[in-house]
Amino acid sequence: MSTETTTATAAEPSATLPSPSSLRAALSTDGFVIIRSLLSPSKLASLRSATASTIEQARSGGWPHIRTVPKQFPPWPSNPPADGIWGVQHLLHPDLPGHDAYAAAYFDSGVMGVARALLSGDDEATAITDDDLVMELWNLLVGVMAHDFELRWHRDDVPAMLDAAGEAKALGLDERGEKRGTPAHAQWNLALYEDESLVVVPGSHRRPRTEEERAADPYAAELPGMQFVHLGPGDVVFYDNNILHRGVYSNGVERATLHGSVGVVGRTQQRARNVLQHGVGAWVDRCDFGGLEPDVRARAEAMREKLVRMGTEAGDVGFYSKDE
Ligand SMILES: O=C(O)CCC(=O)C(=O)O
Repeated sequence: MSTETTTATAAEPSATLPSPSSLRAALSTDGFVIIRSLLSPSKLASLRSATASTIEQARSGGWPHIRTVPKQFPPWPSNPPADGIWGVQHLLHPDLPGHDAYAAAYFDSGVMGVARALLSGDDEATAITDDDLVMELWNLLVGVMAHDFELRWHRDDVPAMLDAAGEAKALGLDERGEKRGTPAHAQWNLALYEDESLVVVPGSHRRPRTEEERAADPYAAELPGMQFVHLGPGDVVFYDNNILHRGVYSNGVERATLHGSVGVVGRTQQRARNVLQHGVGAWVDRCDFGGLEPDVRARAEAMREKLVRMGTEAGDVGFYSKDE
């Protein structure tokens, strides 16, 4: 299925979206699916205003939870280096000004509706409801203004050092090479401005790397079939975080793209480490969702509660090693 046939235009979150099964088919086939204009213009405006302040605060050292250049994976230092930052962490943190706007966007009914569709199976028994969702990560990816910066090709949960058999297993492929089961989480980028920093190799989430991909420079400018994901303001791309992908941040191009994930209760142990290694456990019990509409707030509180439970059960999870 080509991505063009699986994009949608929707003036408001409740407007026409692809059916849940076609969203799932696109994610399953291509490893990503783009939804155009999921965010309404008023929500977009409020988020642009919040992120402008947050980015200034983070770049000037006023917010310690940042992704620093040139480090790709956590843990990151808390002071912005001369080379700059490429992300701001913990948008739901109660001490971050603007957290109300970020919470409204994360728990937004349109966004969560797409997540539920993508996390559900094709039959009723595997349908996902709000009761199954677990709050995970909500961060901001920003432009690196002083110079070009690139992340290397990677899969979020599969270390590059694995051989083809290990890679197939980590990708959840069965002996016939088919991807089995329903996903444990959904991940998305929601662009507030034009953005084409994310580069993916469509379909690579359901196969080990080819010999050419294995042999390629980790920062290779070209890989066969690769595609820049072009997002306009308010567009969202949901993607399998084990698709072969990277980020390319061009000198001087500002970016404000919200980067989130949401999990499903009980689907995998590994999510605990992937989520908690980012340090969410230190503040999740203090989240303040008082500024949300009542129905969104109820969803938020329940999802937060499930993250707290996951953290309590997981104990000390450490960091996920991706051979950096
Ligand atoms: O910049 C992007 O959109 C990709 C970010 C990424 O690959 C990551 O956070 O692992």
